[in-house]
Amino acid sequence: MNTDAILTAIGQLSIETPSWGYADSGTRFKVFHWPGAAQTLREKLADAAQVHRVTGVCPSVAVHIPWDKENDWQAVKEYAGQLGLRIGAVNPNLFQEDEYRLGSLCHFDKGVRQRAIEHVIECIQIAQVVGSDVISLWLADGTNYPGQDDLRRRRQRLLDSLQAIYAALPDGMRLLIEYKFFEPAFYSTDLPDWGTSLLMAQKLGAQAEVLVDTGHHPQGTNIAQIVAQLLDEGRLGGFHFNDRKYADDDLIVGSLNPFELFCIFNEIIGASADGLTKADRVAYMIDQSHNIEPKIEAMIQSVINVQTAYVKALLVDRPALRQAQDDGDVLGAYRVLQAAYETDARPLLSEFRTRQGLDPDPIASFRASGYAEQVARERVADKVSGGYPGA
Ligand code: RM4
Ligand code: MN
Ligand code: MN
Repeated sequence: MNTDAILTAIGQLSIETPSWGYADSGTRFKVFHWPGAAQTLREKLADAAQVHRVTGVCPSVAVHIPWDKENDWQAVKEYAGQLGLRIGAVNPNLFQEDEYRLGSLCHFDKGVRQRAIEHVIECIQIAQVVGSDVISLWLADGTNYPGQDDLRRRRQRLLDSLQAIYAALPDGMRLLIEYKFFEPAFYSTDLPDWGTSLLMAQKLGAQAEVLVDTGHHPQGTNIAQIVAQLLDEGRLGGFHFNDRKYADDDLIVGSLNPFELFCIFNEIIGASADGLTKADRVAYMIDQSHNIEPKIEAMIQSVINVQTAYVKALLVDRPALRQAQDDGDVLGAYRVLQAAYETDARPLLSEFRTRQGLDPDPIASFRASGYAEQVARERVADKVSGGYPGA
């Protein structure tokens, strides 16, 4: 790929940021308040607009309902538009109501299941008003003890619930089904892995796809291979980017495993080069909680890290890689990847930003704006206690 083609390709990568990443968050032990952290959806959108202003590639923001509950979604859409943003994925919250103690879409009580279904349908309606075409579904459902519930029955209830939701999806809207191997349930999780999500998606229909949260796998899992399988099945819906060392740590993407991120993009770009058109409509979303670091800067750094991995994957010499593979040249093939991975992506990213009229250093640009100090002065904090935003 020549430089111009790479610069064009960089501009095609949009990265969605999450409203909840701008709010105070923490562990089950403590939430540390960050001065100026956003509390309302409007504040979260204003912060997201800063990320878009300095990076140029983050025009959409995911919302989480009811953390971002609003009465007038048309007004939210207009406000986002004034900031140069749009609302992206709508995330139903199926874990924070008291009645979800033993599950939501898999609950043995039909009434609870029905209310959970209605909540997701409400999110579909919100998506329609704000002009979003993605519903991003993650379930906390599972059991803590063997025998607590009938695992096959739970699976059947899940499928029934998902079918009711799928029937309410308008044309063109996608249902992304996220999985996570454990937490908050510790014995069984109803959507524990990509295979289960894929089976559900295949049973539902073409508008259902799998969402890969990079923090949701057991130690040592080869995520790039999962991505390859989902691409090949035409069911890779999108990502929740974040990084981990132990469990679902929600750390800055690329901070611990930048090579893994590169390998993921290598699969996607390779699939796209092979003509798999669905590879070009994957939703790239960040799902992180910045507990001790400045939230807006951490989001900008995350975007830079994603772009860095992506640029390096664009640099892979694909004909040379294919040749080495066909020759059975194990080391040669690896060295093609290594050559791309070891290339410094920063000059290309600087050039991309300069051509967009942006500062080549987005963090420096954000710092120079004085925005963080301004919101720290202006926004009055509520007391925060524990758990996730909105808890
Ligand atoms: C979950 C999962 C979901 C996110 C919640 C807050 O672990 O990653 O995507 O919405 O956390
Ligand atoms: Mn997630
Ligand atoms: Mn997670």
